Amino acid sequence: MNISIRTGLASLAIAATLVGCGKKSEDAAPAAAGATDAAPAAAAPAEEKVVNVYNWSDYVDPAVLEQFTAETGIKVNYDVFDSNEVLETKLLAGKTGYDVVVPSASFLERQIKAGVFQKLDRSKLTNWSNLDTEILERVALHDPGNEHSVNHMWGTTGIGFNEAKVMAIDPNAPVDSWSLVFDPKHAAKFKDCGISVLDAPSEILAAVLTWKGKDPNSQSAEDLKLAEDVLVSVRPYIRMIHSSNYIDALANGEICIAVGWSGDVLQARDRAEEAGQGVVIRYNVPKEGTIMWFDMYAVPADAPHPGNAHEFINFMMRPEVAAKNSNFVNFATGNAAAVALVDESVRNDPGVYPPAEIKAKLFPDLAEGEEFTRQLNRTWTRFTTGQ
Ligand code: SPD
Repeated sequence: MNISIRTGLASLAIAATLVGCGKKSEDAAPAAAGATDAAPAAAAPAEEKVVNVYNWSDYVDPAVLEQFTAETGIKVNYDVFDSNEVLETKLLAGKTGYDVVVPSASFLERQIKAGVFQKLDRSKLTNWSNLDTEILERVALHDPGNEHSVNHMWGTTGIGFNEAKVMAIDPNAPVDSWSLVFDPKHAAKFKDCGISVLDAPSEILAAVLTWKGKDPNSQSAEDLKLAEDVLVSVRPYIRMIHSSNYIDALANGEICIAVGWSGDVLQARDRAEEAGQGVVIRYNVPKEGTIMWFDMYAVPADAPHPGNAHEFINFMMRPEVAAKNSNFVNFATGNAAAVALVDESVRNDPGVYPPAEIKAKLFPDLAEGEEFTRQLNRTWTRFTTGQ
């Protein structure tokens, strides 16, 4: 049996001779009290032993997927994306064929309203009590009652930078501020060593508005215009607008500044360290503040294998599995029982788990309305194409 990981660019097949070993999952729901050996009156038809998962790139330890197949005999078809917009377009069109998808909570919120997801069957999520109640509460803002989703990882959007390169150009560079990328006076200095920003319109808008002292979740046309003016002013100095390539580009020195996601920048840091060329990458949450986001497992209403989807999500909710993922990707887990099992170097990294004074500067990323999203997309196209 194969676990296949597919990206838009490459295909990676991880051989795993696992199916049919007949091992029972540790997470199987306990038999009901008084259960007998008699066959249930109306047994649900058995599902094909497959689960189709669509997750962010660089977001899981592949060993965990192999372990899931080894224990359950369920083959994992694992596709990846790097943009909420791409995932949303597929979900709204329907019939994705996916059983488990991982939108960010602000996108999940409007997808729930559009009827894209089924309610989760808690009786199948026997590991629910491991979840972090603070994260559950924060996510309930988007998914009332936590009925449709389970947190995979959470994090922040901030600034990654190559310390030596940035300091060589400007020892006083404001590496703790959005000014570094949004003030043309600063950004211009780093044009040649390379600046990259996420291809994530709503997040970059929130960052610009925060920097300008505005409500980061504003949906006013005036604030959008203000943000566009800022973006246009620094566009000549931005080399890359992408949401996954910056990890390697930062690690190998192709760029020296990236607006990126916490764990991704820390993966770049680790890759640079492993390469042994003395490249030091750092991650800062800008002093003006930033969003705290949550990426959520959810099951599309038309998922072909909803039972397997629940089994997969429940497996990911085991403390040791969530900790393994967190160690591999450097993002914070929403699984409270896992935190003690996360490597100390990850658990104590302020880039992964921000200390209280930084956490106080984090704000939620709220869902945008339909009309504002259209305007934002037009702004974004003008920014990315430089027109
Ligand atoms: N490489 C995994 C990156 C996951 C980032 N998700 C962030 C979404 C923020 N809204």
